[in-house]
Order: sequence, then structure tokens, then C-alpha cells
Amino acid sequence: MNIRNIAIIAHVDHGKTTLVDKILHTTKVFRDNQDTGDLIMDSNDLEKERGITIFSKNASVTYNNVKINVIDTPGHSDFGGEVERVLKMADSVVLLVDAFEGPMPQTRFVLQKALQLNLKPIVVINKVDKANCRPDEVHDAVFELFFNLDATEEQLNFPTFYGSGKNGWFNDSLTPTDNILPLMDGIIKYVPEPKIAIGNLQMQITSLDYSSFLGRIAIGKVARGTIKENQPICLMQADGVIKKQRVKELYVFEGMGKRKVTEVLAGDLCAVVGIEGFNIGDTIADFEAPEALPVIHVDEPTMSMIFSINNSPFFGKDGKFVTSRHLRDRLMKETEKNLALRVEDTDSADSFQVFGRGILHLGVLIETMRREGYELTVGQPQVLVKDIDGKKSEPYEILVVDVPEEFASKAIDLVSRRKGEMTVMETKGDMQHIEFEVPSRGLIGLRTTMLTSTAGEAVMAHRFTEYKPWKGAIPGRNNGVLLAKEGGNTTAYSLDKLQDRGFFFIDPGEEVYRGMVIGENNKPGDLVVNPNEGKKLTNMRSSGTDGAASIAPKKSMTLEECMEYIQGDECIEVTPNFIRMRKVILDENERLRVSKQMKS
Ligand SMILES: Nc1nc2c(ncn2[C@@H]2O[C@H](COP(=O)(O)OP(=O)(O)OP(=O)(O)O)[C@@H](O)[C@H]2O)c(=O)[nH]1
Ligand SMILES: [Mg+2]
Repeated sequence: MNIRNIAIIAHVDHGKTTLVDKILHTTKVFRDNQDTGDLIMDSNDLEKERGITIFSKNASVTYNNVKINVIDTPGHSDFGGEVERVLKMADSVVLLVDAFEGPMPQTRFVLQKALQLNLKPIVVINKVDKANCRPDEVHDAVFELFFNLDATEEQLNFPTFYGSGKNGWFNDSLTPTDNILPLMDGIIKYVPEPKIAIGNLQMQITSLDYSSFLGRIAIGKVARGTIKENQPICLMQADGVIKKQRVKELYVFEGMGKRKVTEVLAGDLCAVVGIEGFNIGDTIADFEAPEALPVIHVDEPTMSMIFSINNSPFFGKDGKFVTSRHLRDRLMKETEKNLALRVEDTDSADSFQVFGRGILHLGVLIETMRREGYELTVGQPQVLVKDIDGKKSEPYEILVVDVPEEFASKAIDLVSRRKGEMTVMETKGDMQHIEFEVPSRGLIGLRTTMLTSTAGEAVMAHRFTEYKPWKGAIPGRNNGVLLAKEGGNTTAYSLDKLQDRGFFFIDPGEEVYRGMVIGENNKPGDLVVNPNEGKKLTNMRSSGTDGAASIAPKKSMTLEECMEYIQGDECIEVTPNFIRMRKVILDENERLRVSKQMKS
């Protein structure tokens, strides 16, 4: 059968998953009357909640007797490692670009990876239904981007489609149609059939899946030869070790799921059951004369965080998995599938250093663990400093901020204070498009401040570019925090009295412990307060007469907001039902003693 393998790549939110959903609908993967809801491809709980793709996923459809394997990829820069490796399964890519926003930092990154693999992209200018969109300008900008990324003549000759995934049409011109068939035809026409090398079996494992019945499942493209059920094979690991094993079961992709088959020919994507102890990047090869495919290199992590067991007074109250053994096993297991993640032991048996691609990458891991029942403590995210040619160097990123004109100077001021340098400023519709070069350190906590000072209007995106010399001190959080003096349950009575000191992260009636961060101080410097005093009023803040009614509602912070909020002497306690910020050293006197020691 004729096959096409294609990955859908783009900057975050440019409409990849929406397009894949439309492809599934167009090719009737569902019964006509089947209600599938929105974005069925974003199937993981966290993905649904956040409306973003975190894991790349395979789907497969048949159109005009051609089998099209479609790979949906995540657009957020923190998950770039995921995109890099699944591109190995693709013979071409659909590069989606938002008709208003144009190429964004992650567009550049994913396109660069595709071009380096010698793929010839199909460009789709999406969202032309948006008011103020500028499809022609965006097309020119995409061409310029290809050019700047040293695209070959052939790659520069990319076919372009226009349309709106949301409204369900694409065409090779700006003339609207009522379906996506022109794009489907384009995929068949422009995506080459898989190149099949002559020789015995070779399949590189680029992804993995779990099943409670079948265990770990290896996913990849059969590059050469044929793979069969029950076939003895060699698993060739990246470190050179070769293991003799046997294929148990084989599956190909079909619709959103998989179909069991007895053999898979070169060119198709498949899932292999029965291979043990494999890692992503390993090659499944011939039993007699195995040959490995080149190892997959994924960009290095740029950020790290300390993960420790929960050692707060509330240890073990909420979670199922609380020991350092649990924590270590879980982290090590994660590194098997999360290629851009690295875990190292530290001097302390209870703490591990976890390296990742950014706040969201690490945040998703922490969030997943907490849903699985883990309790842990995480420290302030740190960028990875390297010694390059004897110079202390740190990661830099390109930061793009789009804001309404009246906020432009505020945005520039904010980024400059964090050692960012403006490189581009231009008008884009009724927005100012500003680009900066800024140390990654400066980006931590920037989003909240940026949104506050631009009335929520700023659109920000950033992505790692390179290591450059250390830029010097960057100011941290302005204000101090309010800390609980003693453990106990907070009262409306005392919170009411403390309101003029700042705002709270907790409600009346919540259980707190000494040294826990319960609010933000209006001023710099931390303040230890007693939130549990008095005259215990009811826990309920019923609208009504008691003093509690006048307490401003607490500020709820997401895990990632907490990660960007805490300072070096603080950490976050994460349990299945709670996220609490606290001082690393809970006792006030001890904290003062240590900070004096540090100063001297
Ligand atoms: N106006 C408009 N909105 C669209 C269109 N296509 C998608 N969207 C919206 O854009 C948002 C993001 O769409 P997704 O398909 O989730 O984008 P994505 O590229 O998969 O995003 P990530 O997986 O997070 O990188 C959703 O709110 C969609 O409804 C379009 O053609 N026009
Ligand atoms: Mg998506």
C-alpha cells in the first residue's frame, strides 16, 4: 500500500491538533453521528485542562487508497525534545503558521529541525478567519525564515496552502472552500513516499507507549526490511550493548488507535510489543547481522530543580508515595521516555537534581507525579551555568512580546530591567511586535509581571538560543512574603486584622505550619505573622455579617506560578491535593542564623 508519513509542526496554539482532528473527521474515522467533542487528539487529562499538546501522538487515516500516518506534535518550546525525535518518523512536515501572528520562536526551531533532516515542508497559513490577519505578509515572512535557516533551493520552493482549521477548509489560494480536501491532495502530491533502503531489518524506537496488559510498547518507523510477529531480533542500544530478543506482537496505527498485524513492511510506522529494557533511540535490528541507526541527539536541558521528599510537618498526610525510594524510582522511570529530562543523585539521599527544558517541562512532570499520589518538595528553578572557554556562561533566549502600542514602553522597560536587549521592534496589525535577547534567568517570573503591567494584553513567547557570557545580577521578587508564626488553623479574625499587610494565598480555616508562606507582604522583606489568633470564627466565608465577609479572596497560584514566584530560600510542598510554598528552613531563628552566616 501507498504510504505517507507526515508530522504537523508549529508554534504553540497555531492549530496543529485542530487540523489533525479535521483530518480524522474528513476521512471518516468516526461515524457520522458520533459526537467526539473538541480536540480528541489532546487526550491526556493535563492536555485537556490546559488546552495544549504535551505528548506527540500518532494517528493514521486512509485517503484515496493512500495510508497517511499523521503525527501531532506539541508546540510549546519546553517540549521541543519531543518534536525533535518524532521528526525521525516523518518523510515531510506540515508547517502551520498563524495568519496573524506569523512565524514565532518555536516556528523557527521546529522548521530548523525539519530542514536539517532534509525534509521538504508544506506550509499552511492557518486561521485566515481571524480579523486583521495578514496571510500575504505572513507568507513572505515564512519565506524569509526558510531563507535565513539556509533552506536549499528545493526546500525554498515550498507549496503553500491557506485556510482555517477551525472553519474546516484549506485551499491552495485564499479562496475559501468548504472542505480540507485540497490540503489532503497536497499531502499526497508533495509528501514523498517513504525512502526504503535495501537491507535487513532496521527500526529506530522514537516513541513509547504503555499498556497495562502488554507493558512497554516501542514505536517507530521501519526504515529497512520487514518486522514480523514472533521474530527474533537484536535490540541495539545507544551505549553499544546488543540484546537478543523476540518480537511478541505487532501493531500498525489506524484512526486514533492501533490494529494488530503479523508483519510490517519498511516505510510504515508501527508499535512493537515484547521488547524489554529498551530506551528511546535504540534500534531494533536483524538477529544475525544487526546494524544500528545513528543515535538521536536531543538538545540539552537548560534548567534544573531539586526534587526532595516532603519534609514539612504535613509529611505523609496526603500522598501514597512519600519515601526517597519512591521518588527516585519514579524519576528514573521518567527519564526512559522523557528524552530531554535528566536526573542526578545529590549528596543527600533524599534529594535529586532534575534537569529539564523549562518551567512547563518540569511543571508537567511534577503535576503528573502529584496526580499519581506522590508527595515531594521542589526548590527554586535554576538555569544551568556552564564554563565555556573559561567564561561563566548562561542560557539566553529569544523573547517575543506582542503588545498594544500604549504598553510597548512598559514592556521594554520590564525586560530591560531583567537584562534583556531589544533586537527588533515593528508594527504588526495594531500591535507592536518586540523581540529581545534575554538571559533565561530574566524570564523566570516575567510572565505574571508582564501581564499585570499590560492589562493582560501582552502575548509572550520565548525559546532558548545559545549560551553566552553571564550577564550579572538580575533582581528577584520585589516584595517579601507573609509567613505563619505557628502551626494551626487560620482564623478569619486574624486574617482580617492582617489584611493591610498584604494579600493571602490561604483562606480562613486552612491548616498551616510554622514557616509556611501564607501571603505576600506589601513591602520588601519577609514578615512573620500569626494567622491563627483569637476568637475563632466560622471557617465558612458565607456572604453575610461576620468579619470574614470583608476578607479579600485568596490568590490561588498554579504550580508553575509558584515555581516562578519562590526565591532561593523557599521551596514548594507538592502533595496530591495541596500546593504550599514554604521557607526551606521553617524555624525563624534558625533561618536568621543561617542567613547571617551566609552573609559573613
Ligand atoms: N480563529 C481560529 N482559531 C483556530 C483555528 N485553528 C485552531 N484555532 C484555535 O486555536 C487554539 C489552539 O488550537 P490547537 O489546535 O490546540 O493548537 P495546537 O497547535 O495544537 O497547540 P499546541 O498543541 O498547544 O501547540 C484553539 O483555541 C483553537 O480553537 C483557526 O483556523 N482559526
Ligand atoms: Mg496541539
